[in-house]
Amino acid sequence: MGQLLAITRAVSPAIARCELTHLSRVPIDPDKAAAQHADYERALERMGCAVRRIAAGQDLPDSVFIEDAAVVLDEVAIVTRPGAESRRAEAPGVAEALEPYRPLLVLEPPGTLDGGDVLVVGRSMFIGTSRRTNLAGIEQMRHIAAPLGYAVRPVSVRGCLHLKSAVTSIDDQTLLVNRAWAPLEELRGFKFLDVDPGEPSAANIVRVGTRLLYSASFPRTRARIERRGFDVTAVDVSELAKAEGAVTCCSLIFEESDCLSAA
Ligand code: CIR
Repeated sequence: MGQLLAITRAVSPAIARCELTHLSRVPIDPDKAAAQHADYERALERMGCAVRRIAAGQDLPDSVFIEDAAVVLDEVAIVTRPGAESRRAEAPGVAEALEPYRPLLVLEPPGTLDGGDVLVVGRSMFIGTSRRTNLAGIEQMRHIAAPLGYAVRPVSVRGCLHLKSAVTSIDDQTLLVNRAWAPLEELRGFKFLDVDPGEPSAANIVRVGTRLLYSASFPRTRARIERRGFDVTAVDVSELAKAEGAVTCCSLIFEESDCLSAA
C-alpha cells in the first residue's frame, strides 16, 4: 500500500455555533476541542498517516468535520454540496486541499449530500438517505461512481444524523452497526458486529489500514471489537462530540496516488 494521507481541518473558533440535530446545545470550549483534535491527528500519525491540516474556517463553525465536504475515492474526489446551508461554504477550501491528489468533481443543486452519509467498503458504496442527503445527491453520486465499478446502495437512516453514525466498517467483510438506526436488510452481504446496547453512538470508527481509531467514550463496544482480534486506538473526542461530530468526520483518509501526474 502507498502512503496514506489524512486531510484534517483545524477547529474553528466559531465551533460553539455548530449545527445540532439530535443533541441539545451545551457550551463547547474551542481550546479543549482543538487539543482533542490535535491528539486525534497525532494518533493518525502513529497509525501511519501523513496528516495535512488545512486552516480553520474562521466563520465556518462545523468545518473541522471535513468528512462531510468531500468523498475521496481511489479514482476521483467528489466535492459535496452539504445538506445544511451553513456548511456549503466549507467546500471550496476542501476542494483546494484535494486538488493535488485527485481529479475533482462537484455535486450540483438541487442535490445535497454530506460525506458522513457515504460509506465505501470495497466496491460497495452505501449512501444514507438522511436529512442532509437527498435523492438528487445520491443520483449524482451514482452517475459518478457506477461507471467506476461501485455498486451504489441507498440506506434509509433513521434516528441519527448520518449513515456513518449508524454503521461503519471494521474490515472489508464486517460492519459495526447500531441496527436501530440502519436496517440490516439494506446492508446485506456483510457480517455484523452490534454496538453495545448502552452505547448507541458507538458505530462510528476509522479504519487506517488494518488498524482502527475510535472514541474513548465507548469502552464496552471497544471490548467487543478487540475480542475479534482488532487493534483499536482510543482517543478522547468528547468536546467534539458536543458538536455532534464523531471520529470519521474529522479526516479524509486516502492513499496518495500518482493518478494526476500519470494523466
Ligand atoms: C453538523 O451537524 O453538520 C455538525 N455539527 C456535525 C457533523 C458531523 N459529521 C459527521 O458525522 N460526518
